[in-house]
Amino acid sequence: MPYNHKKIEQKWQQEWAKQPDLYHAEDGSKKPKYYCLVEFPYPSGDGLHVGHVRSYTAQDVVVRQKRMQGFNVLYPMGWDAFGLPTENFAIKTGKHPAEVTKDNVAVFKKQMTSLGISFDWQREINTTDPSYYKWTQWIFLQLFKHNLAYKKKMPINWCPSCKIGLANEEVVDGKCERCGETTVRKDMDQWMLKITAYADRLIEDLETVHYLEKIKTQQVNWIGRSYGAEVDFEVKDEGEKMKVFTTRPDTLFGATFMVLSPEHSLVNQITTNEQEAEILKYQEEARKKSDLERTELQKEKTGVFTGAYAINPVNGKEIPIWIADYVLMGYGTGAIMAVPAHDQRDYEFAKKYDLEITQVIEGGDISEQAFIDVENGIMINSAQFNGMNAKDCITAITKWLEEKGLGKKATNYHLRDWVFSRQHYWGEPIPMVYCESCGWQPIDESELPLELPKVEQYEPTDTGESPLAAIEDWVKTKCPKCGAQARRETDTMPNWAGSSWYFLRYIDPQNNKNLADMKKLKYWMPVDLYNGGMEHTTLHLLYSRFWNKFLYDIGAVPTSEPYQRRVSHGMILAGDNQKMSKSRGNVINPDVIVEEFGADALRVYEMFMGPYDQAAAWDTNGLRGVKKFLDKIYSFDKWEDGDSKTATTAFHQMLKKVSNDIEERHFNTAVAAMMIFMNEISDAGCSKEMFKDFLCVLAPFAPHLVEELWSQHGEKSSIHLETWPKYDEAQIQVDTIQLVVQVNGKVRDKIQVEPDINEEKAKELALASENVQKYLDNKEPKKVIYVKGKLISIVI
Ligand code: ANZ
Ligand code: ZN
Repeated sequence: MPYNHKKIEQKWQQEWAKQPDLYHAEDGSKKPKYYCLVEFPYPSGDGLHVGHVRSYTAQDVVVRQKRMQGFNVLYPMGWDAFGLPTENFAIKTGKHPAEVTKDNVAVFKKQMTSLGISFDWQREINTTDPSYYKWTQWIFLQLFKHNLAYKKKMPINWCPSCKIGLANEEVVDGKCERCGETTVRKDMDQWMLKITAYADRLIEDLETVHYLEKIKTQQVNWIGRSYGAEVDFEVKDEGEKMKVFTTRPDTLFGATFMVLSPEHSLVNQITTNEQEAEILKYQEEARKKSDLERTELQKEKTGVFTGAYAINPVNGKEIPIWIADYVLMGYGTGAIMAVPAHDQRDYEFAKKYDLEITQVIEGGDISEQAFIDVENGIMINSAQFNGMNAKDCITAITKWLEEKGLGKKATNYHLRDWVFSRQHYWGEPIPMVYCESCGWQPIDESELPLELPKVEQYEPTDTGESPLAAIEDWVKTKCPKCGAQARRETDTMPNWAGSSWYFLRYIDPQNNKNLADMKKLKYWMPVDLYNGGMEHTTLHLLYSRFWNKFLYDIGAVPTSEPYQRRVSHGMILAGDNQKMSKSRGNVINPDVIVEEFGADALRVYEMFMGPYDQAAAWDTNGLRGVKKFLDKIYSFDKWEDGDSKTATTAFHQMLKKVSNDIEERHFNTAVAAMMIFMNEISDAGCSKEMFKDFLCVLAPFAPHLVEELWSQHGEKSSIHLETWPKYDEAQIQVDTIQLVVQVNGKVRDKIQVEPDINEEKAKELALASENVQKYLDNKEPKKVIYVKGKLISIVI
């Protein structure tokens, strides 16, 4: 009999709402603390996705178990509410983004409540709330005061459709991540944050935290630290030096030409008259391409000779200087020494333009194979370094360069400083003022928050400036330093800003003296468990680690790392194994599921649908199966006065499995174990005491159903205040287990054996079975397979 999920779930949600302290995290309690963070959503107009439900539920299971185990749990929720879709909606409808946000937040919150997620709503935050972004602005001011925020004119990725400057990481395959338009490069004055100053610590401190290995690797690769040398090449007849960065100083004798990035400042100076026209044309073309297009390995290499020559410092050889777009201005020194014998790109370039190729490391022919084996290669054609191992030669040549004053050891990072300006309305105003005589000045901290002014129109201006630029009386202000007429910054912050420190604000969301009180921070930090998407590994996760480290350095927070442990969820795909999307029409709406099957069924199903860290496809039949399982629990009535050995063993086995599985985040097998237990007691029956203990185990997964049954058993206070039951190892030990014996795939016997029987003994017993003997008919079996604790399969 299906139970009335709607009635039960509504009833208990109302009851819980009357007990606001049920899930409240207590500051400074004597209990051990557990801070569980799940990435807060952007409250879009679409409402919750079943993917949100998966991660909120999984963490809800974890924290509900923790509370029952005696922890003081902090499991908060809030809104990462600045962002383009809201602004675009405002542009279309004229409705203020703050109002759009408010409506969307109300929908999200209602949905979360309808799912029975145990968030501590007393700590709700919203990044667009001035009392919140006051502190985002405050952090910016501190960064500025510590020389970690600076303005710089630099080519940015410009989306002609969104009219917005994009960070490199927001450009996917040369296209705007939001609208798909091809981006172009445009010079703009941008606020930059010097995340590169933290590059080493962002790598090294990964050793102090417990992140999934793939997350650590992705961060390390993104930062992309490489060790090598900077080498100076003299430009012939120019009296100029050309500095290059190389990770392979050992190949210096093989440098047969040089390549400058088309934007390099030396280009115009050294280009000869004959080459000038062609160089200018090439520079113009390169300007239109994104970094990604320029560095694609498959792309055919192109370039132009400048007419100038450089002198290779190791052998005095004159080598031609070219420009080519595969050399980027933003990396190293924007110039390279090309070693075509040992670098793939240089090789292709040399082949195309018929440039000299000199092999300097032994490794067979100068074929593509030669690029590979350099680790163990032996130096040739390299004067005094001949015969040396290439690896040792890196050290030797670097030392030689340093002695001669021709170069030095150098480290480079692929990580770039963070472009922190957006030309948009719906973001935190950057609290800076420009004065003709004093330059950029921070506004006084007492003026924070610097609130967004009301505007008539939300579109960016045609110049690419934000709509704030059009509000003269807001823009016009006094210089904080000299009092003269000055202008406010009209750029706003990117939507990564608010999420870079939100985990701190949950700890003390109402504080208006500090971003959070230090005593409270000391109690709660670091976050014990942080769940989020793999797509945030290189951006949000690095940005927030950077901000936290900076705040730690200025004494504003107590720990250098914000998150002790980072885990990730797998995506929920549609039934057709495709990504759910409106355009495909395959989106499952959680509201519809809650209505038809109930929140508990949805929760348990999403925990059961597959390993949590892997993608899983939606299957409504699976959901139906889960609902039946819950119905069976609801209508269970095979009560016994005492418990049989079978029921007792089954209970403790289940309890042990679920306890450990939640710890190890194997939510799907935890649900399976509870299903097995229900089957056992459906046969064997069980006592009310044991059943109530079972409800406690199920409580983190299906909080409404268990609360209802708990009260039906006469309990007056919430089951969610109960203690997690303890399993008894002695009860788990069973005297015998049953092994199924199959012959050619058909069950022919069942044998009782000791639980720890070994493979040899199991096979022996199976083959000795009378039934099996009949089928064997005195012949040797072809194959005997033993599935531990379950099955012996005989093939004849
Ligand atoms: C000579 C050489 C010989 C190189 C060789 C490699 C192999 P990572 O490891 O990513 O740091 N390079 C340096 N600056 C560059 C730029 N702005 N644009 C494009 N390429 C650049 O790469 C460092 C290597 O990439 C450097 O070492 C340089 O080529 C190239 F057998 O120098 B190498
Ligand atoms: Zn001034």
